[in-house]
Amino acid sequence: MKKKNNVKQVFKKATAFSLAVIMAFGLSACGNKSNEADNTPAPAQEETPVQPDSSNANADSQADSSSKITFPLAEPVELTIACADLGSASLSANLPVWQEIEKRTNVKINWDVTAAAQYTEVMKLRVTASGANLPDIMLLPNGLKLAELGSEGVILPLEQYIEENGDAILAAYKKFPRVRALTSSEGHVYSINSMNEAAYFSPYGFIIRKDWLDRLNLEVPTTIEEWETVLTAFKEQDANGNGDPSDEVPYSAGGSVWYTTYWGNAWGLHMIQSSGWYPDENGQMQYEYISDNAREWFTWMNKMYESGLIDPEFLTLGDESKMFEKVARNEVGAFTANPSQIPTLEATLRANGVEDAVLIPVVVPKGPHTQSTEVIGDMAVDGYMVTSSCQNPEIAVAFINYLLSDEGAELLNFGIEGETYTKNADGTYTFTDAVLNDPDGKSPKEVLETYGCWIDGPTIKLEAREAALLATYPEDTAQAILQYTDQTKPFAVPGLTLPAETAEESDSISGLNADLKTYIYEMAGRFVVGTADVETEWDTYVQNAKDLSVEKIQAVKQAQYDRFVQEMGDN
Ligand SMILES: [Ca+2]
Repeated sequence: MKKKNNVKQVFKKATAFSLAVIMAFGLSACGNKSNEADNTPAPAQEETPVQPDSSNANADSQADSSSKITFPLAEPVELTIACADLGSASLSANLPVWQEIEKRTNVKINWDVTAAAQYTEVMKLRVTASGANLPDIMLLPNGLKLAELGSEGVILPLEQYIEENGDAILAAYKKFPRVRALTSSEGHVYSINSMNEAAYFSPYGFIIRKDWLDRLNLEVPTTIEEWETVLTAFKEQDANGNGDPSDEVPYSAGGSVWYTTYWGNAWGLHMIQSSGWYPDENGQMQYEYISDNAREWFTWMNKMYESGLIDPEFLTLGDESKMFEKVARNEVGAFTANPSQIPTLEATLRANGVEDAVLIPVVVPKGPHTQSTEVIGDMAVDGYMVTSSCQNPEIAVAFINYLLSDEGAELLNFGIEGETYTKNADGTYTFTDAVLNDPDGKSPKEVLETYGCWIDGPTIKLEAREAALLATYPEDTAQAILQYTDQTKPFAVPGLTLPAETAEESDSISGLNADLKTYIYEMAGRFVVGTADVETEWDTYVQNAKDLSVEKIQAVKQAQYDRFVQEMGDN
């Protein structure tokens, strides 16, 4: 133990030293918000000589303390956790789930919470200005880099602690192998990130009016050709049954070109989460917006638009809510959205006198190149770190491990057994009326937060939770969503999540991505509505994109992706 204290001293020194350097070189950046994140890491290079000492000493200390921690601890230990607060209740208010967790672990949590909107700015300042007195555990503020905080000694490498007390963390990484690459740098694990099993539950996709299909004797479309047939029928016939055959919008989208890019899935494009940046089968990063497949896809979209199958207002609607208003007015046959919108939309349609309205989610169609659907957000990019201010890092990691265990995840997803949920014989969960029918009209999510459920914490957001929340849906809709989920899973492809750019990388492409995206979205809209011609203007478009530094951005994305693959391989 004595040795360990020495290690602490070394760490404190390293931290104090890095602080001094940051004070000298970095603070001038704080006045300039946009440069802050880019400038702060620069001093890391100045203190390179400190690194080997601190990391070796730390490894020794861990070898010294190879004890398996079991909960509840014999003696209480306090841990301070900094994170963005919950929306509906403050984690600092001794909420029931946390009373239970404290009872089961004998760990007393001192919450150091900040409103979500301010968390990044507040914590960035604290990390750079007071690095020696940080909370034990903290969520990485977006924009700061694990590798740099690690080499400055602000945060601890966790791999040894995980080896000793991280069985649930390791089991979770088996299920989510890609997330581990985001937490690692040069052989060290620096954070534990939340994982979202629920991303694969009822993902964003096409929703169609089943009652329109039935009225016109049509089947649910399963291919791009069948979609063309169905949308053409919606256009030409009186699909909404009001006697007017020409007041239907076959397909609408939320109000910017992004919403229509879901169709690109069928051409093997990844535009929903990955913005068209995706590695090919050889691991080479591509910019799909200028690919041959994109050209084919734009040509098809333009044909659909010219045929009157796509809402002529899709570029000018403004936002998704305007599209939902059209749906609620019984004008729209199909659209892209999250299926969680269905119950509200159906209720509004019924309130508007459309008694037989039925909306169902549709499995992504088989297209000319693929049948796949890009899934959004299966893991958090920023995770929970243990800082060098932590006196009990082995307990901090064991505690996070507890939050990821079946028991911890159950508490954080479902709350208190008997009060917020009951567990069924088949392993599924049922939320109680306290959650599903709050007398004050709170949503289930809001009620669960008032109990202290914290699914954005270092835990797994469970698919079983989403399934249990279907209890608030009409039975038919719930069944349709369960079926859609099962049928979609074989075609689900994760969106690209890359480890953070290095300071040098972000400097080299600063602002370029935004400029490129602006141009690409403008042209995507113009290709679809035909104010730019795919046939004659494609080469100019590709050249313009290249002039907007596609290759430079591509090189950075490739380097990020290579690091990702390497960290995957190392683990
Ligand atoms: Ca009509």
